[in-house]
Amino acid sequence: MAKPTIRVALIGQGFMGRVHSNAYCQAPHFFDLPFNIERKVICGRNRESLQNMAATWGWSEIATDWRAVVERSDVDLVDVAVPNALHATVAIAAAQTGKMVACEKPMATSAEEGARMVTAAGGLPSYVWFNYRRAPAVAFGHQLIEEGRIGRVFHYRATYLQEWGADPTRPPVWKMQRAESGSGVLGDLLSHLVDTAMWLNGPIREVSSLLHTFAPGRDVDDAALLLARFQNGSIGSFEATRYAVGCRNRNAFEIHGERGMLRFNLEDMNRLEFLDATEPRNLHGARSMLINGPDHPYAANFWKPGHIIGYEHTFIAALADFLLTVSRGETPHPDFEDAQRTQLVLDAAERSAASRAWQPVEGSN
Ligand code: SOE
Repeated sequence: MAKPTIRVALIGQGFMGRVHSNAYCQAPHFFDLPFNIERKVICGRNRESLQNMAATWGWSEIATDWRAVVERSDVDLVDVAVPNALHATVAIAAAQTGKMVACEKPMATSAEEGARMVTAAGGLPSYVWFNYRRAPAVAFGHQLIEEGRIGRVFHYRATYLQEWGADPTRPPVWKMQRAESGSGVLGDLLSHLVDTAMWLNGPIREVSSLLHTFAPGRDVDDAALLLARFQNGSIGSFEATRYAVGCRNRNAFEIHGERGMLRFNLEDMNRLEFLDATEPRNLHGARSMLINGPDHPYAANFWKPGHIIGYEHTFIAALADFLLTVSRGETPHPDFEDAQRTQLVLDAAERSAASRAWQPVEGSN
């Protein structure tokens, strides 16, 4: 029987537009998807570069009016990869036409916007591209935690370190303008850390944070530090910055539990470190495992064992998981509701930085 076709409209033509375009091209090559994917239309503001993108990534049409695109009856999935300040407007308009919506992170620029997105998506499939959950090493870490291999968690420590904010010669980009981005590293980088942390270690109850801007006149945070108490009794520390000179894209975490430790660093993303504290003490030492063996997440989908994969594969796997879950009639994760829980942590972080006091995360107890 012929597979049904999902007709995709991608709104956005920047870095994420390219990354998502690649995922739509590649996912059917690596996963046995229940749908055919039709790259129907790519929409953005710059017609010339849209034409190039359409030619490069196989989009059938280009468009410059996103409102007209989300209204189209020949589109099933609207993918929102525009600057953050437009996420809610575009996603809500798309959901109101009954379409499935996928959205880049951070889902929204505020918890209030996020709540409206959750309501608009209602029972429709929705998805947020927190792609790092799909790094095989992170997914395997999740599996080990679920199996109890690190036991009760004490410490969760995460950093997302970039350096490009410290370059004074760089022309201003939308990510550094509050009107378009809503925030600096809080939404851009800390949101990734919080999504991964809550997926691995459960909900966060309260936070204390510091937001700092180094560049004179810049109206977004260049750096964010966060202390957190998790519902499971563990404590966490998070650091996200664009001023970590020497680090280009270092997204890392360490988790210490009573039975062991896990450590991940995107700069070496095919590896996961695991220390099994239940072994005799004279054997203690973290083992550095290449997570592309036959029994690892996504191993069957990509190359043969031992052949490493990269950043783009996290998006390919994210898209495939989304479509496979939807085809089973189940709720994909992270959906808008999951991403709203991250927004609520970011909201508490902003309140904490402003008040210089610990703040509860709304909805947690
Ligand atoms: C910012 O530089 C950025 O591209 C983020 O927006 C992405 O979400 C992150 O994965 C890589 O860095």
